[in-house]
Amino acid sequence: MGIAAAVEGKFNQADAEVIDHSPSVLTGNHFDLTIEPHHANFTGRRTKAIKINGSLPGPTLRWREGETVTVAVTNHLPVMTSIHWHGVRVPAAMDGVPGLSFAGIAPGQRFVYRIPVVQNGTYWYHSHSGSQEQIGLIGALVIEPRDKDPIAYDRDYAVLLSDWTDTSPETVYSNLKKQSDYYNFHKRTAGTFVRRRKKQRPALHGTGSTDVGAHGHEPH
Ligand SMILES: [Cu+2]
Repeated sequence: MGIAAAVEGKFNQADAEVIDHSPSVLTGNHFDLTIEPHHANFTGRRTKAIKINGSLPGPTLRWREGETVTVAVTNHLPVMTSIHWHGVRVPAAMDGVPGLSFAGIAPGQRFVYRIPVVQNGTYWYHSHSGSQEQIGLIGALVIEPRDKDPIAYDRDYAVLLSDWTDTSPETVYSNLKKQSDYYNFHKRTAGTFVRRRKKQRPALHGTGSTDVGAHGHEPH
């Protein structure tokens, strides 16, 4: 569980609901993915999330180069959704980016992606609608080479790392638009400047305001 591992430092074991559905690995030519609303609890707080086939992240898909795969995606969210195949060469209408040739998958609808697989490697898939990617609509995609794999291995693991915040992605985005270094740690902000100035005021009376820079120690 990459996401749980990533928040380990702040992980509140006692309150957190442990997600016991680790992503499954699906192989073959046809795949069924069901997208549903979910509530994740990584920090002790229940927050809005999305699961695919019951897990967050969604199942790892294993395709094979040279085959044509179909992926039927059913949307149980109350809003439009989509799946974009990141880094994968697909016919324009199968790219999963809502726009000209693909409208997105409406609530209650099912869309079947049909993709001739013309490459191999490790990729991932994610929603291209709203901020669904940020709340869990992601998964790993492994494409096996058409011919014998030139690399010998005993076991092949797909590792998918992500981060998590209980703040809604829309709020994070708007904070960053207003201030691009909003989430930089130990960064002096207008707020800390005002607070520190208030604390330092008695000293400032004696030293004069030109001294502010020299005495304004910031913990770094
Ligand atoms: Cu992408």
